[in-house]
Amino acid sequence: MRIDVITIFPGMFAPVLGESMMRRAQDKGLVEFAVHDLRDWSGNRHRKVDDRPYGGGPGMIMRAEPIVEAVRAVRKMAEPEGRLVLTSPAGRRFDQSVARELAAEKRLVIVAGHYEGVDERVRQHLATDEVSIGDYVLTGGELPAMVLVDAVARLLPGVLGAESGAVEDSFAGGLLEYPQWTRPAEFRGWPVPEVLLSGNHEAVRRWRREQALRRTLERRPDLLARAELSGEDRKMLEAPRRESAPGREGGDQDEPAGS
Ligand code: JDE
Repeated sequence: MRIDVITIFPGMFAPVLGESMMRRAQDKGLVEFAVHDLRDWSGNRHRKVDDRPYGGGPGMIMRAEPIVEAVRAVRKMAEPEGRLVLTSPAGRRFDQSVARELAAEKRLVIVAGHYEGVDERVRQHLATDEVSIGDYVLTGGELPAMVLVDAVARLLPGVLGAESGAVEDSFAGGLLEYPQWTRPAEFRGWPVPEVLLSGNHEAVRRWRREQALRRTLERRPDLLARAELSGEDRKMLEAPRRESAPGREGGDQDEPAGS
């Protein structure tokens, strides 16, 4: 997959794309990133890419012409043309299913939105997708573009290790993760649940499933409503809580405050 990003802050991307999983994905040849400075297509010697809104009002608007010229030039750099994604608070909410959809593409071109918005003609005539990463307003679309890139690239075959199938499956199932512990079995008097030390794989599987279900019910009932639940799942959710869920509500195993 090739991902092109068009931005007024190209320097923001190197520290993120140049490290960790994104670095390894590029080194393995699984994904190629190219970041482009929108100002190179400003068409004026001040490299100005914004202007005042028609009809008046506060703030500045991204001009259509630099974006159209940048997209045209960037598209010519590689095949296929690919979808054109605009990041903005007015877009379709980005989630794991959108990430999967975008990960199926061979090419993406992302325009990081800025100022109070972009000239509407960019939306009408150029963008195939407008994506929001959540209901808050950022100073620019660079962080949303990086969020998209990370969520999409990690889904490409070979980017993660052998565990990737399982990690993706757990969200594909539509539930939150069950809680996990690692050594030591007791730390500061805080124990790991017995069942996980029992070696009883079937008991562990059932306990984890129940934890994931209860946690999802409590924290994200919206996810639970869309999840695929088995008969066993429904029984677990209907059963009275046999044991308090891990967390702080038990309290009795903690040190008294201030000790
Ligand atoms: C992306 N979630 C938040 C911000 C904007 C007032 C109105 C709009 C058209 O492009 C943009 C892009 C951004 C930056 O992205 C986000 C975002 N998902 O904030 C505006 C700013 N102020 C417009």
